[in-house]
Amino acid sequence: MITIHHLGISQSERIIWLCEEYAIPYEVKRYERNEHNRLAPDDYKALHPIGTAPVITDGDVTLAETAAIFDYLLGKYAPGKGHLAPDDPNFANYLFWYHYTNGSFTPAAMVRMTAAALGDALPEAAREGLSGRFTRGMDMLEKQLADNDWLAGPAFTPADIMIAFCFTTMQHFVPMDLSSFPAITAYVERVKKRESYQRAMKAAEPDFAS
Ligand SMILES: N[C@@H](CCC(=O)N[C@@H](CS)C(=O)NCC(=O)O)C(=O)O
Repeated sequence: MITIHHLGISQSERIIWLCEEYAIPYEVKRYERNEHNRLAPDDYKALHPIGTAPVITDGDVTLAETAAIFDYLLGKYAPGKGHLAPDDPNFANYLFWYHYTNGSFTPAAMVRMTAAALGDALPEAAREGLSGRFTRGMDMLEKQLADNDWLAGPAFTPADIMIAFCFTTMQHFVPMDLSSFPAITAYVERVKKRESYQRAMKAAEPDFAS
């Protein structure tokens, strides 16, 4: 049985959602964040040298990094599902959006959070540079989602499971004002209606209001 080591209120909810979406059996072992610094507790950090969530175990395999876990689980337990095939006309577009979240957008969002926390201690010019990537990303996502129901096009894909966290659970750390992003706002509503997402959030965060 695959064990998803779920750090409370974290990106590891994406692995639970992936398993729900593609009918991969799993069990969840939950860990709470340290109260004093909101980081993963020592027993979570002991799972894998990377020290971040998500981590899964599957027999002798212990694996970290969201995209590596996605590729492992889909390849091994849901072959032919999820990732678009190379002969799909949307293949290159899909690869871009699948990798964009973790490769560029989430790091930019985290840099922006850090810049916000530094406040006046950060020179204006540095703040502009640090938040520029995030701002461009939001504009690009708004345009993409105004033209498409799902991130990589008309069909729901794992790229959606990657990005949605940034607009849902990540808001528990630093709220994001989405009022000038109507397409992203409508997208978040579509995500929240998806049954696999609802099942995953019940398993990941049973205390969240639905
Ligand atoms: N690129 C990594 C990022 C992992 C990451 O930053 N995880 C956060 C959870 S939202 C974490 O473990 N935070 C707690 C900590 O650093 O102790 C992935 O996608 O797996």
